[in-house]
Amino acid sequence: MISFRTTSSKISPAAFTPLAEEVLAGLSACPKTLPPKLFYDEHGSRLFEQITELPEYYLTRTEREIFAEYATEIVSQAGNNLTLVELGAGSASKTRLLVEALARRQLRVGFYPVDVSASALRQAVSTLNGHIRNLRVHPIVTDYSKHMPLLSFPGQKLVLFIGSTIGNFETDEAVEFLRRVRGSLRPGDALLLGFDMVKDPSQLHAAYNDSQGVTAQFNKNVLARINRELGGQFDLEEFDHVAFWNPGMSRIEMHLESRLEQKVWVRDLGMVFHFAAGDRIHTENSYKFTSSSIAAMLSRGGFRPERTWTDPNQWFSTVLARR
Ligand code: AVJ
Repeated sequence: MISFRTTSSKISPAAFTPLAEEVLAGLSACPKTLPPKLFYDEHGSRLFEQITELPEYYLTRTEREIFAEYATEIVSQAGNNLTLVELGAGSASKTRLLVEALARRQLRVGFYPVDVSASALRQAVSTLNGHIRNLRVHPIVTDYSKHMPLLSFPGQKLVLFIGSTIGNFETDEAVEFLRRVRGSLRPGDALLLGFDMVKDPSQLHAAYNDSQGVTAQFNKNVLARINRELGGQFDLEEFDHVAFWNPGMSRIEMHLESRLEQKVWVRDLGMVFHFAAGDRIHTENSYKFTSSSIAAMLSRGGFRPERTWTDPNQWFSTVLARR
């Protein structure tokens, strides 16, 4: 568990990129962690798109079903003449159903997708722009977990935080995040949230341990990314993808487990990281919700749930909330 800095004096911590800072902090921590947002470089965003099409990964498909059935109801419940903002938009493939529903109800639709991944946003722009005549897409590349974009255009907005991305936050972080979103909303604005619900553990397990190994590749991509962008020397073969349901915490946990004792050099950090056999890097928590955990979290965040839509199996929930 010992990590040490080499004596190279050329590297000044002040000059570290945001990626280098996060990797340094995470791999120096005990136990080691890396935040899930680091999955989403161009390669990782593509792997995530592949995950959403896996037979075991019911989340995206189920949320899309809810939108396909209720998009018109959802946007009319939200208000009139809305501008759409999506936090963590990714490729915005499900959002299209909501955008189309809005475009049928109003003359013009402005859509502001916000994401850390520029490549995912390019995808979003190309799937939407040009296809819907009265739509204008204004992509914003930013890490919204650090900087909430100033959403100060006139008129009412509908802010989307869908896909159960909120499940990546610890409960206190989610509450803090909701309060910050609330601060950027005016009375009458609405927030639409997607929550993956607690369900049969074997179904949850399968969704994060797919038979084609795409989730394993997605998890390991964070190491591949450190190799590509920071001159890391991780051997992806020497780490196992580990994902399991933690019932006490109501979450799926993903880890990368070292198969053997090893030391890994990361050039741009000027650091060697030591792993004992079986040591893990905790890469993701994906919290699963119940209607009461959703209500409690929203109320702590300063929101009131106005209406909920779900699928026939109640695997996923779409909640419209107001400040
Ligand atoms: C995008 C956070 C909703 O937790 O299911 C998919 C990411 N991780 N497979 C999720 C993910 C592993 C996903 N979220």
